[in-house]
Amino acid sequence: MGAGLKLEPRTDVLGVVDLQASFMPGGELPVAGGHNIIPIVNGLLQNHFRHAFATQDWHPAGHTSFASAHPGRKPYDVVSMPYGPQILWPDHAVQGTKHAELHHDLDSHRIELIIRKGWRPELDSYSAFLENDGRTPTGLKGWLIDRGVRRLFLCGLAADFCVAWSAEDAARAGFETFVIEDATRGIGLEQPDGHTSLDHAKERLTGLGVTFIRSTDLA
Ligand code: VGL
Ligand code: ZN
Repeated sequence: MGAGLKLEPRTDVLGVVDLQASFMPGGELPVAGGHNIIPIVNGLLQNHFRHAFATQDWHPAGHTSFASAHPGRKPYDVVSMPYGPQILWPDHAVQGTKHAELHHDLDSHRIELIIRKGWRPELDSYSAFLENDGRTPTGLKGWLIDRGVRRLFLCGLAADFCVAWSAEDAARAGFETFVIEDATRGIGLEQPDGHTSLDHAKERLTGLGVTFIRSTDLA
């Protein structure tokens, strides 16, 4: 993508995914360098996008995605849930905790909607659109359609989980979808084939027509 991708302020929207201290160094599920994207995201909000929404991972204590809720299991084990395989995580983004708030350095002036997700005790939710059962909607799709949004630009944490799953569902919902790569960071879990969850996410998304850009590509 060359420099100068022209934005259409009325119908382009920035989605800021899970920009919470829980996913930054010092948090419960830290993504390496996660805090470094805050100034980039603020630049996008201040200089490029007129409309934006955010997501907020928002789990009740004892959430089913926490390894601590499964005796004998440890973080990053995979368990089988009624809705399919689920990676177990350290306890994170617990409702009402300091780390679960949207990061205080995030400039939230232009954030018009905050979608909280992962609040159903027995169901995890990575995507901004659908919970991990692949069919329970968060309501975001209706909001975007009602608002006449055509193109969705995603940034935030983590590139290979909540950003990737959101991008996938956005593309499947018919939005032209972009991931602003330098405004994300990934967890990068090792996969059985020697690749990481980040490699897999990028390959899957590219196959769905998602475009990867950098913030400097935006005019
Ligand atoms: C996330 C794992 C669990 C994310 C949230 O924000 O990418 N990943 N909960
Ligand atoms: Zn979570």
